[in-house]
Amino acid sequence: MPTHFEIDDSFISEHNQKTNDWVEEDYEHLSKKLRRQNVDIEDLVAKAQGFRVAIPSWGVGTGGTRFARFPAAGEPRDIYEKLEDCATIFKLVCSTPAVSLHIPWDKPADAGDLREFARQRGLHFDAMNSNTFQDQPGQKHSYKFGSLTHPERLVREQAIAHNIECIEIGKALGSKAHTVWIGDGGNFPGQQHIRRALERYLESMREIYAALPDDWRVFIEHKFYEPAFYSTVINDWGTSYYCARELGSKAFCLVDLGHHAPNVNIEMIVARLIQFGKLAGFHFNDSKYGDDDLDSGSVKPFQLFLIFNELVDAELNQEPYFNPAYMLDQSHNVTDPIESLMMSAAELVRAYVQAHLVDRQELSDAQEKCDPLRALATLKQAFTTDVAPILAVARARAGGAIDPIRTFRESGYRQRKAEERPVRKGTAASGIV
Ligand code: RM4
Ligand code: MN
Ligand code: MN
Repeated sequence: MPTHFEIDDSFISEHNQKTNDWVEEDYEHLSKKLRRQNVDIEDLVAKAQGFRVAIPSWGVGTGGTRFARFPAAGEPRDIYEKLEDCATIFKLVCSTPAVSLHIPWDKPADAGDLREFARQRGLHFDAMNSNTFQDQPGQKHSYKFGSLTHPERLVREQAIAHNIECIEIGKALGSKAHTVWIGDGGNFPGQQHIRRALERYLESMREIYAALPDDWRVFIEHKFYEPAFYSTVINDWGTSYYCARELGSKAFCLVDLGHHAPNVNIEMIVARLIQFGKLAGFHFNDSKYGDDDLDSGSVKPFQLFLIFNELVDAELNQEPYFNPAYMLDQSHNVTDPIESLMMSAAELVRAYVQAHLVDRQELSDAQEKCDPLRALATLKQAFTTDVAPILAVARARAGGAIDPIRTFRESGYRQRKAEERPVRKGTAASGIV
């Protein structure tokens, strides 16, 4: 294989030198400030360094809407090039060592080879994702009217077999979880028998569940609408929770932040799922109206913080079954996907560190003494603390970039990739997510 451009470590450290002085100054200042609150800044750096979020294989390609996609030069053309981009993100931000694959968009021809390619770059594979919301060329039965819940048994069997195939590929890649999101539902009142559709879902999922290795988990991902615009089979966390309970101890509920109606209190859903021992993890993104798949923390950073407040509370309490899998699930339509993913990963670490800054004793006292103002002020104090120096130091000490976006831009990575990756005729990038 011809040599492919990579950002080398020396470039990153030289770049870091330029900003190191002010980072150290800010870090020092923040450490003094936190000391007054009895917080050791080094503990927060360790927390920041321990945070991990997976990159979706489809996220490094340019996204699009159902109207258009505007691909940019140098975007990855296959799963190997996608892994190159994931490795670049990981190198600069240090918190994204895992990749989540969508099948068949990124189905590997040789899973062993792909696993080795990833390993050489310090990457591994997180949850698998099936796709029964589209028809693939040569596919026998259409998913136009559903997949796992389709009235015809043959269609359901095909969808079940696809999910089992994803698990098989995942085994070869070293993955330990499988995420199922289906688009099944109805566009018109009366189109679907609502209860029967859910019964079929469970029947199909039982077969998929039976194919899970002992140390695997299956994640049920709900979404309230789209592509079905009247009724969706797995529409909310209640339905997801019911199904996870029916299926058994390896089934959990995955929360994609964009899959709720506007203004829904997602942090409460998170708290409930934690309490019921069924939280699978997250697809992080942000939204204003629906499943907008915008960059994490770009529209509602306080909501993101409040979600992490629940997660950190559960972490500190060592809640049973609490082992959330984190992934970014975003569509980068107008930005460079690498830049968006790096910024989003940093936003998650920020929210996580800020949530660790919450004075839990103070919050609990305020709650027990019925003092809502003090409770809110306690949360706000953490949320308004600028933890940027902690994030920068955590990255730099791990060999990453103090300023990942600037370092990336100045490396010329995308321009080099535009030369290395001329558009191949007839290869449309997968999906329009
Ligand atoms: C869905 C859902 C799934 C993702 C697809 C592409 O809305 O978020 O997680 O795999 O989009
Ligand atoms: Mn999702
Ligand atoms: Mn989605």
